Amino acid sequence: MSRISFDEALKMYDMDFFDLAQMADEKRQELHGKKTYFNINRHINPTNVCKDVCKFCAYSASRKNPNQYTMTHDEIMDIVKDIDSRGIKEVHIVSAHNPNTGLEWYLEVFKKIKTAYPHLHVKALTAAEVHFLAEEYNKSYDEILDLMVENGVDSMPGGGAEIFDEKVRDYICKGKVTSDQWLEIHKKWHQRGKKSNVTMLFGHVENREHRIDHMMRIRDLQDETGGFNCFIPLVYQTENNFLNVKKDITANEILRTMAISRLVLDNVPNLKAYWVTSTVNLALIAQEFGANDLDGTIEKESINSAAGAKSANGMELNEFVQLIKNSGFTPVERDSIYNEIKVW
Ligand code: V47
Repeated sequence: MSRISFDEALKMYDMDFFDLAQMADEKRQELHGKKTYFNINRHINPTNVCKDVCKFCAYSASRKNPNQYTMTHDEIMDIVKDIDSRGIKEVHIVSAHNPNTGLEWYLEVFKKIKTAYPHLHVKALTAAEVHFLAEEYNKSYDEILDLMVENGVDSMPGGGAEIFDEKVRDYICKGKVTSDQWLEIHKKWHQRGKKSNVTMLFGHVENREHRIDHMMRIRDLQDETGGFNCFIPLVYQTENNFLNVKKDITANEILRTMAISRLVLDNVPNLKAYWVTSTVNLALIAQEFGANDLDGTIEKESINSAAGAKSANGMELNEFVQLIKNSGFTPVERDSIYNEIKVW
């Protein structure tokens, strides 16, 4: 099939629901067959003190969430010790933009983790955090990225991309990393031979054109670098934030968006249905709309659960595996960069 244009992608929203699902499923089957990937991971969110104000965010400390916290390195290392003893293979570390901790607090903890647990994969620092650290400590992106590599960060998560359209971005998260800067940071990361993910926050004030535009910008960068492992559409959670969108996006629109992204992003190998924001039930159905990855067990999650997602305590491994099997797919445990570890 030839490359899908902006207009063609937009028209796909009006296709018959099941025809669209079938097209996305054919692409999924061509790439991954019936395999659904997941990993055994743990999210750590070390501070919720944030210099920026994103209207959609319920996690950062604010009027709506007055309980500030910042973990010490010892507290973080206690968590890592515990998860390592239980065989967890990835730590996904994302913080708010805390101007009070110093640069070392952000970076040295990765070295501590890598030194004590060299086999653990450290996925850490969104491009929004990289931008914040560069500005706050008067460094270039290159300097921050080099420090990340030196301190043992293995890959970058896809957070902070939100919606690339500048007008929407200005409305929902003015002052944070811009779209061009977000893409530049990932480009530089990829040029270091490293991999990352990319998200899209949808279901708030954006429209379908904005989503397609977002996908097109990702596809263009991926053509240049090939560094994105995975696209992750994040469904906006409505509670405890300042965006004040009351109407939930429909399951129909979520699944269509997933399917279209599978088809448009022909150069990004994996599509993640992040059960935390889509609900587990919809994530399982999304497997038939192009999704081949369900993230992982997560254990503890603070960012999306603060906004209403039912993810605060993660998911139990056996239940997770059984749900994938019962929906007709093959659960395949993967590592953080998509090497297969075990077919369950
Ligand atoms: O960047 C914040 C989003 C992201 C809300 O790379 C919200 O593997 C929904 O990026 N409703 C952080 N979403 C999470 C993230 C992520 C998650 C899982 C895997 C990976 C990966 C990355 O959460 C933020 C922001 O876009 N977010 N508030 C909200 N109200």
